[in-house]
Amino acid sequence: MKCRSCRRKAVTKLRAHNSAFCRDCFLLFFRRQVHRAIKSLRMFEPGERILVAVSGGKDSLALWDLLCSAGYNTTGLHLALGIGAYSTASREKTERFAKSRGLELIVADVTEGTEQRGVSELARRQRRSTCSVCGVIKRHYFDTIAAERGFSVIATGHNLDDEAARLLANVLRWRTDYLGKQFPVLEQREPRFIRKVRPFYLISELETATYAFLRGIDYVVEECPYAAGATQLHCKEALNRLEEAMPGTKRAFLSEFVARMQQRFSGEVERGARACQCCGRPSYGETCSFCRLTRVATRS
Ligand code: Q46
Ligand code: ZN
Repeated sequence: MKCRSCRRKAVTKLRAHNSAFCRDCFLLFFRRQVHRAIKSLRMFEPGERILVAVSGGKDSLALWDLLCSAGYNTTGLHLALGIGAYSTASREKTERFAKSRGLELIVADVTEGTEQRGVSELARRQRRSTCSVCGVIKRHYFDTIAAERGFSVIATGHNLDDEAARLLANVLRWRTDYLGKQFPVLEQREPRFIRKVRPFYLISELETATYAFLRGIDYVVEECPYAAGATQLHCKEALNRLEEAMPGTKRAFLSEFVARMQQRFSGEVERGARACQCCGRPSYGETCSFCRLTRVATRS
């Protein structure tokens, strides 16, 4: 197997791109794809202060590595979610990564604001799924910390496999409001919202894992214990089967949605956020979902 670009021995084969690459050409190909996404969707400009959400997994650490080595002004944000050994390992890997590269990292312990209760305990008290509660908490911390510290943009490591699975899950139930919000750049619709961007939205999990491996990034290999129960995992498996038979399917599914279909649903998104009575962050009701959640959940 030879590299498509330089004809040296290839180290990775990408069926979706009908290509194989040696180490250097893969890294170049990978970075080019990401820079193209950043530029074409105007995710951010050089010099802008970017808050990178880092879980300690391969995608977020690969994203941070790529952005800082390209000279972007980045700070990492890690949320300690209180999910037992998984959270401990994730925090360790993230801190080690930041230290080894001399990068600025903010660590926020979410259990501090919730009387030492982790996301699973909060979810149990609310009789909701752990992932939905976790999502509310993460959004709140990302937005609050970014706003307080003057960041204009938050970048996350969601990859093509995540985004295509989310799209399939939303399409299967025709959740048109969610489809209206599924875009790799969520602009600041209201003055207090922070722009959210997903520079890896067209990069597959295989590619981010290859990048992380070739760059020597030490990441948490174990998945969050709650990931297995998530609906998205079934959609990922279904898409993997389709991808196996028809390479390039995931990418076409998502990129065509983003380029041609998403705008059709953008009118479905709720508008008119106001300030939450409790925390002041944008909310569509009197109190935001985070404050409702923590108020109920911390009652003993
Ligand atoms: S961390 Fe949180 Fe994920 Fe774990 S509880 Fe679910 S949402 S799976 S990305
Ligand atoms: Zn609030």
